[in-house]
Amino acid sequence: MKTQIQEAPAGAVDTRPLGCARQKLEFRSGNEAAALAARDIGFHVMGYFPITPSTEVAENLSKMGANGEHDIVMIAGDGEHGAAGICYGAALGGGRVLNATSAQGLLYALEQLPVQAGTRVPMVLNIAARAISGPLDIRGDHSDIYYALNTGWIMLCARDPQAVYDLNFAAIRIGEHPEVRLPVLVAYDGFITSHQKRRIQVFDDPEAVRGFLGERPDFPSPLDTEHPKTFGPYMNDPDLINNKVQLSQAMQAAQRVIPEVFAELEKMTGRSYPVLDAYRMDDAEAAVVLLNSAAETAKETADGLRDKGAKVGVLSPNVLRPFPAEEFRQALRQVKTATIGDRADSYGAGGGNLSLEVRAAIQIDPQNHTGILSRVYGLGGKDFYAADAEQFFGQALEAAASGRVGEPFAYHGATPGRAERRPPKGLPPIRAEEVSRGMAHVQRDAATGRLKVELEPLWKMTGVPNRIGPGHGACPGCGAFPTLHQIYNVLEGDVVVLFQTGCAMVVTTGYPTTAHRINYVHNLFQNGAATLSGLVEMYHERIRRGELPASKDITFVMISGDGGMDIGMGPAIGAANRNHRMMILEYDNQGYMNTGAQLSYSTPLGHRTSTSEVGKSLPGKRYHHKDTAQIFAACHLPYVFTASEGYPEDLMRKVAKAQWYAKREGMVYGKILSFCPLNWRTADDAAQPVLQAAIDSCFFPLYEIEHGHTTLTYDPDAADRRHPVSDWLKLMGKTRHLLAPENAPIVQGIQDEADRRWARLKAMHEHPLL
Ligand SMILES: Cc1ncc(C[n+]2csc(CCOP(=O)(O)OP(=O)(O)O)c2C)c(N)n1
Ligand code: SF4
Ligand SMILES: [Mg+2]
Repeated sequence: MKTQIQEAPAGAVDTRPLGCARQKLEFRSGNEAAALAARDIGFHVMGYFPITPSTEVAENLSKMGANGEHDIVMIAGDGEHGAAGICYGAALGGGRVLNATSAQGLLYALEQLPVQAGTRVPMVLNIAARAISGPLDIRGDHSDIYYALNTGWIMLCARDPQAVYDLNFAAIRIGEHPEVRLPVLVAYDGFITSHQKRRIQVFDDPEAVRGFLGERPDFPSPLDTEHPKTFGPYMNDPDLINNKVQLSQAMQAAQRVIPEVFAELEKMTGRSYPVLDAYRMDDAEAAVVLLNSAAETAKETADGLRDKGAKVGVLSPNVLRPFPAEEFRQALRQVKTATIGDRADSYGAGGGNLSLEVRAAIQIDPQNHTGILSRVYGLGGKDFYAADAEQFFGQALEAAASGRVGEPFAYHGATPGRAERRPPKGLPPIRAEEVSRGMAHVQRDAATGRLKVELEPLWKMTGVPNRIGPGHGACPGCGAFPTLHQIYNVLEGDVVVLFQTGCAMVVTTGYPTTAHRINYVHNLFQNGAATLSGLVEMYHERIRRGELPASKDITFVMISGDGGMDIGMGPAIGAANRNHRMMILEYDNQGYMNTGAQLSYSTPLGHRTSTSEVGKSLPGKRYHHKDTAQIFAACHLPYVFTASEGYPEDLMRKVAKAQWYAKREGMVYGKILSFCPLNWRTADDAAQPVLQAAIDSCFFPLYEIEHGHTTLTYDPDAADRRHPVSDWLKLMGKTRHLLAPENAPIVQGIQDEADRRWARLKAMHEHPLL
C-alpha cells in the first residue's frame, strides 16, 4: 500500500484566480499532501510512531529528507504516547511541530492531548482516520477522531487531499493565533483520502506559504532562561475550573479566528473553506449531513435527485471543534428532515457524535423543527456509495413528506448473516497429547544448578504435528514461521499463546479463519505482556480456589515482534519485574514489517527502512540497535536467551529450558533473530547465509543467561568463523548502500559496536560474577 511521491507532470503550472500565489497541478494522495504541506511549512520537529494508514506521512518525509528536500528533525517515538510527549516537549521549545497518527495511535496518545491543550501549546497533528480496536481493523471510519472531541484541540476536517494540504497551513495560523493558542488536529479519511490520489494544487514556492504563516509567535518557553517559568503546575480547585474557562474562551475565540484565517487562505489559494460546507441547501427540504469524503459522494447523489425535482442538499462541517452549532442552526432552519450519518457510534447514546451535536444545536432554536434521523454507517472501511446516499436522502424525503421520523436511530449497512452459512471447516484444534512428543529432555545439573537439555535428532522433529495450521498468509521465506515451528516442536503440554500485533499475528488470524490450533489471544502490541500476566495470575488463582483442576499444566507464551518490544517495553518490563510464570519470545526482524518496514529501535545503524531512508543527505538509521536481551537481563529473570531460526538446535534447546523455568521459577525472555526477505531485500531462500553472517560477525551473538550466569552458546572466534560485519551487510539490499566508500565510517561504527558488545559478553561468559 505504499505510494511514492511523484514528480509533477511537466508544464503543469495551473492558471489561478488573480492574486493567488503561484501553484502547480500535481497528482497526490492525502498523506503525500500532508508531507508536502509539512515541507512547505518547514516544521522544526516531527515526532511520530508508524500506524496504518497515516504512516506514509512520516515515510514520505523520510524520503524527502534523505534527498535534502527539507530539514525537519524526524523523531521516531517508542510508541504514540512517547511521540506525543516528544511533540509536546518540542512545541514547548518554541518551534513548529508535527505529528501524524491513526486509530489506536491516537488513543494511545490521547492522554497527552488534554495536557497540551490545557497548557496551550500549539502544534499540528494529522489524523488519517481509522477504525479503533477491537477487533483490529486497519481501514477507515471516524471512531478514532471522535475520541479527540473532548481534548481541547481545534479539529479541522479535510475531505480530500487538496483540503489536507490547505488545512495544514490554516492549522498553523489558527493554533498560533494569540487569542487561540491551541493545538490543532487535521482529520482526513483513512485510505479514501490518505491513499487515493487526486489532482491538487501545490505551491510552486514555499515562500508564499511562509509569507502566509509568518513567524511563530513567541509563547512562553522553557528555553527562555532569562524568564524562568513553571510549565504545568499542579492545580486544584479553585483554579482548575478557571483554566478550563480560559480553554473554553480560546475555543470561542477560534470561532471568530477560523473564518478570518480561512478567508486569508482563500486569498492565497483561491479555494474556499466555509466552516460548514453547504451544498444545494438554499431551498432544501431534506438534507444529508456527513463528515469528510462521504459528503462528496452525497453531493453527486444530490445533483441526481435535484434533476428529478427533489429539494435536497448536503451539509458537511470543515471544522468539528469548535463545533459550528450556529451555522447548523441557520442551515437547517428551513429543512424538514435531515439524515445525519456518523462513521462511529456513541454506544448507547442513540446516535454518533455528529448527529447528537447537531440535535443539541438545533434544540435550542425555537424556529427549528427539523426532524433528525441518526444513522451509523461505513464502519471499519465499509464503503459509502451513491446507493447509500440515495437511501439516506430517501429516508429524509419520506420523513419530510410524512412529517414523521419513523426510526430515529439505526445502523446502516450491517449484514445480519445467514445462520445456514458457515465458514468452511479447517483443521480441528490440536490436543496437547498429539504434540507432546518428548523432543527435549531437561535436567538440572546438580553441580552448576543450570539446566541441561538433550534433544531428539532433528529428523524426529519433523513428525511433530504443528500447533499452527498451514495456509497462513506470510511472505514466501518469512522467518517468523520456521521460528514458531521450532518453538512448538519442543514445547510440551497445553500452551496458551498471546500474540502482539505484528506480521505473525496479522497473517494467521484473518476473521473468520485462524491458523492457531491452540488457545490464542491477541492484544495490541503495547500491552500484551500485561494482559498475559493477568491471565497467568488468574490461572494460578483459580487453581488455588479449586475452580480449575490442579492437574492442568499450562505454559503461557507471548510472541512479539521487535516493534512490540519498543512500544510494549514498559508493560514487558513490568511483567519481568513481577516475575510472572510466562515467556516473552521476540522474533526480531529488525523493523516494523507488517506496517511496511519502518525502523524499530532494533534496526541496526545505517540500515535502510521506510522511515530511515537513504539519499544524498541521509544514509539510513542514525543510531545503534537496542540491546533488548541485556535490558531483560538487568531485570534479573531466571532465564534470558538469544537465538536464531538459523540455529535450530540451539534455539530448541533454549526454548525447552525456557519452558522449564517459566513453569517453575518465573519469567523468561528470548530474542530470536528472524529472517524477513521482503524488507531485508534478499532472495526468499537466503535465510541461512544471511543469518549465519549476522551471527558469525558477532553482530547477533548467541548466548543465554541462567540466574545471572552468561554463557556463549556459539563462539565464532573459537569456531574460527569470525567475519567482519561487511560480509553480512553485503548480503542484503537494505544495507548495500553501506558498502559505498563514503559510508565506510558507518560500517566501522557497526563493527566497533558489535566488537564492543561481543567483548563485553565474552568477559561475562568468562567471569561468572559479571
Ligand atoms: C498503538 C499502535 N500503534 C501502532 C500500530 C501499528 N502497528 C501494528 S504492528 C506494528 C509494527 C509491528 O512490528 P513488530 O512488532 O516488529 O512486528 P513485525 O510486523 O515486524 O512482525 C505497528 C507499527 C498499532 N497497531 N497500534
Ligand atoms: S514482511 Fe517479513 S516478517 Fe512480514 S510476513 Fe513478510 S517476510 Fe515475514
Ligand atoms: Mg519486526
